[in-house]
Amino acid sequence: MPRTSVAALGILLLAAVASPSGRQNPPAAPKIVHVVAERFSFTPSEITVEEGTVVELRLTSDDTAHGFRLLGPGDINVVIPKRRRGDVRVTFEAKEPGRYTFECSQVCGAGHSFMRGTLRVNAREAGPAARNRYETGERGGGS
Ligand SMILES: [Cu+2]
Repeated sequence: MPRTSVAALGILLLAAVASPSGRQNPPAAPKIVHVVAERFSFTPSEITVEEGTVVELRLTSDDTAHGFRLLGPGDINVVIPKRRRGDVRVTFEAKEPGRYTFECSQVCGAGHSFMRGTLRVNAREAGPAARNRYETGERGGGS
């Protein structure tokens, strides 16, 4: 049965950023990225998004159970069920530009330790709203 892990960091902040005067971005629909795991790779192994994108990963396996651990945003670590057992979905906001490694976190065979990929978060031109977001971001106002 599919498990959903939602690293909701910053979802509230997103709503705050979407409203100010300049641009009217509708509340962001997540960018859906399908990733297939099989011994011993992820396809795609490179995922590129723009800073601030809410990403929904839909992870499936073409063979045995694998893991998906993202070192960086969201502290994500999930088990991808084996072939034909559905997907696992993970949602996070790509808040900080940078390159992050993801890797298999379930020992799946001889090539397990090579089973990794890269999430690239490209910086967006910083406007006042973006700067503001970083200043208020980590503290998270009490709601
Ligand atoms: Cu593995």
